Amino acid sequence: MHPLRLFSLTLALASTSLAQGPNEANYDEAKVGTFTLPPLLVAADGSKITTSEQWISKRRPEVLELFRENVYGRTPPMPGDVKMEVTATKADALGGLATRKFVHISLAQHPLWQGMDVMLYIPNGLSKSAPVICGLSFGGNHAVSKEADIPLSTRWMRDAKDKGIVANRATEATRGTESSRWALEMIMKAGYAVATAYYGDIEPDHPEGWKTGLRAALSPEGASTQWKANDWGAIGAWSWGLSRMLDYCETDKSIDTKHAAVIGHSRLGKTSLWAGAQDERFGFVISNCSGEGGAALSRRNFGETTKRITTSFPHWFCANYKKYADDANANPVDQHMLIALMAPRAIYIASAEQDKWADPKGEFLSGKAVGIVYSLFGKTGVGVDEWPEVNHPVGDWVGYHIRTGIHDVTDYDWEQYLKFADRHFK
Ligand code: GTR
Repeated sequence: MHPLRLFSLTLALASTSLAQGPNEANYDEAKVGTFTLPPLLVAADGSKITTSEQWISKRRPEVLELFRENVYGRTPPMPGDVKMEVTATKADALGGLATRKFVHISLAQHPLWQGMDVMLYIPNGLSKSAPVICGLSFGGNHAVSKEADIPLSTRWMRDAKDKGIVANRATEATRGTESSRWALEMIMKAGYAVATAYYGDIEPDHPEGWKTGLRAALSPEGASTQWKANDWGAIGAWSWGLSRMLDYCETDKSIDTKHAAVIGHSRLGKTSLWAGAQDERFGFVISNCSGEGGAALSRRNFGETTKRITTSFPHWFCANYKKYADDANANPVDQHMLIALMAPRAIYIASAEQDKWADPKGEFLSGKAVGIVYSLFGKTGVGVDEWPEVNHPVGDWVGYHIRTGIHDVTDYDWEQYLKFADRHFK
């Protein structure tokens, strides 16, 4: 070939891959195009699902299996005895509003895992045990609350700008930095307990993080594990941690685990959804701005895409997920099927107006799509056909709102979650 032709061919290829590159996001509703979602109420053998019993015994297990195989990977069986040790209790935390406990959770047979430090706030003065809301934090227990006597996390910390493998350590300057996302006073006054832990205790959030986290400790090959394409990723490990927090709560008489919720924001919202899908003890599941790989439909080309997320954050998912990077339509699941796994329990999906990257409308459409599953149980889902206006929460068993503002968790979000929890838990 003439060298000039080769040169222009290379240029043309380079510009195509740029145009379709993982950094290109569509924000134009006119360019979303049409797409067909995989059916919720047709089983793999082609039969129609028409009753709640068929959903529970036949379709739900199939859908859960599809998510294990294609998106989040398979969670291994319980790895032996879980050690749960209450390491400190303070009766007058948050100015007397709550009792604060620290609980160290570790695995007797897997000492390589350093374990996780759960921080619990239980409202004082209740006449009965408190329903609980479990959720992981991005910055450690000392970031969730401003209280000066919370030990600083000693674990790996990402830097504030999400710059990958930065082995920062927490400093006093990070105390309370996440407190605006945890309306502790409001939650205590509403009569709910909070159980939280640092997600980095379970697995540091970077592609090599598993080597010093739970996943390597559980694998016989440790840090030299060759993962299979359907083995679990970081989201799987983080959700596992949420279930262990609930295990502890089940042993604590001041907590009512018949009424347990799980919450997460962003990547941790993807995590709370996967935890809720696998662990049906969570009666209420909250997804706050979870976006791609969370509540948002992947087939809807708006904001973050499968390609982008599997390029930037391959370690969150199982390796199979990458197969759908160039064609979300080839994926046997879309995220409405993840939401459907919560039925008939309560689920709330929240979006933010400026969080276009997470595709707020795609998050709503997932929630709307599962109405047919809830109706098998005689329940109503979001109960509306149109994407609601900003700051107009909707929904009966599937709550939804889009609020003004950015990708974040705010008091407004918590007000809606607590109202929704009151409605279904009290
Ligand atoms: C972004 C990622 C999103 C979301 C977010 C977060 O960079 O693309 O999917 O998870 O991070 O967790 O803050």
